[in-house]
Amino acid sequence: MNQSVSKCLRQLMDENYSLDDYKAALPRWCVGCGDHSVLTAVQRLCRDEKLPPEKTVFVSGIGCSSRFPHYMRTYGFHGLHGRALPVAQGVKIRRPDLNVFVIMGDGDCCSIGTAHWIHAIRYNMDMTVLMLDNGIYGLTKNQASPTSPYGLVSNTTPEGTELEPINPIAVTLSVNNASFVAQTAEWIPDLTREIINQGFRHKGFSFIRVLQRCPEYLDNRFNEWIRDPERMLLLSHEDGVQVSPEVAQIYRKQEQHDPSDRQRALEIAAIDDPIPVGVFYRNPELPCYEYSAEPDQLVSAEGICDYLETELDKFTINPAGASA
Ligand SMILES: Cc1ncc(C[n+]2csc(CCOP(=O)(O)OP(=O)(O)O)c2C)c(N)n1
Ligand code: SF4
Repeated sequence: MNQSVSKCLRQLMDENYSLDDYKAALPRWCVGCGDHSVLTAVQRLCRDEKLPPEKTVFVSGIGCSSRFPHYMRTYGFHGLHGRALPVAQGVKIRRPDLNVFVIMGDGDCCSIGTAHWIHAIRYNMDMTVLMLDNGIYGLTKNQASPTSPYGLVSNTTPEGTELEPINPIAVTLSVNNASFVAQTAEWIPDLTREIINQGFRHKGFSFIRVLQRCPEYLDNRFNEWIRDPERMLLLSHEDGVQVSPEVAQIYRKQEQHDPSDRQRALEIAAIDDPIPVGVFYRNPELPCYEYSAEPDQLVSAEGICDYLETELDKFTINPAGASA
């Protein structure tokens, strides 16, 4: 084959991806689990943004949702419960050129991983963080989580939970350096895709809480809101989320919310019925930790060679020194 034709073909293949290029193992989540819908949204984002699989990495903790990296044909790290964020930060600081995604459950993020969550917001490293919030521990079969609704009967709370749930959006907004905070619901796929897209394009730590159904252990959790779109509050703004006319027609309860208004974002975060969805807050001006640090010599192949040369030079025998 003519060399320039094969070069063109290679370029075409490199630059165009199909959904299949991002699909790996068949998901083992339950039928009706909301995680399926999030996976589809993310695979579409990867295709639409033409993300090279070899330049993309998914990091997770432990949980049903944390099986996510197995289902993406990219790099992945299925790590320790609650520790997805420090692993992702390690990846990003060493390889700022990679697209880093983090998948956590509500137990992963708001329970065992809380300290990492708070500090990761402060560091504002450029990554897209999806917290798949089903309000329960799914993988370990039905224990209450910090986002479980008040009074929930579970294996660990046979008399019902006695604590009000934590508000992950309000917590994130309250930490210094919060730079992108959004909420979506997996049963509105168009909105979810658009919000994940916006989070991905944002330069900084994009925290997206995805309300997610767990039909196995917390069936009915969101049924009232799914049946009645008037009980969802769509945050719209020219700088916020842009939904299709079809979605806007179904979700007619809307508020014009400027995502640069952090004070109003905090007020909206306090509303739990109707459930607000959209971009709460965005500040593109905040510096990202990995880019403000010294450029890392070990990122490029040349840098690695130079580093090894310098290190090996330390062990060379200096004849002048030997005779002295
Ligand atoms: C250090 C540690 N503590 C506890 C566990 C047990 N464990 C595994 S997953 C999980 C909770 C999963 O719930 P969540 O993070 O909400 O994810 P989901 O399964 O609902 O997607 C727990 C407690 C563990 N694997 N490691
Ligand atoms: S237990 Fe719940 S969260 Fe886990 S796969 Fe099944 S439906 Fe999804």
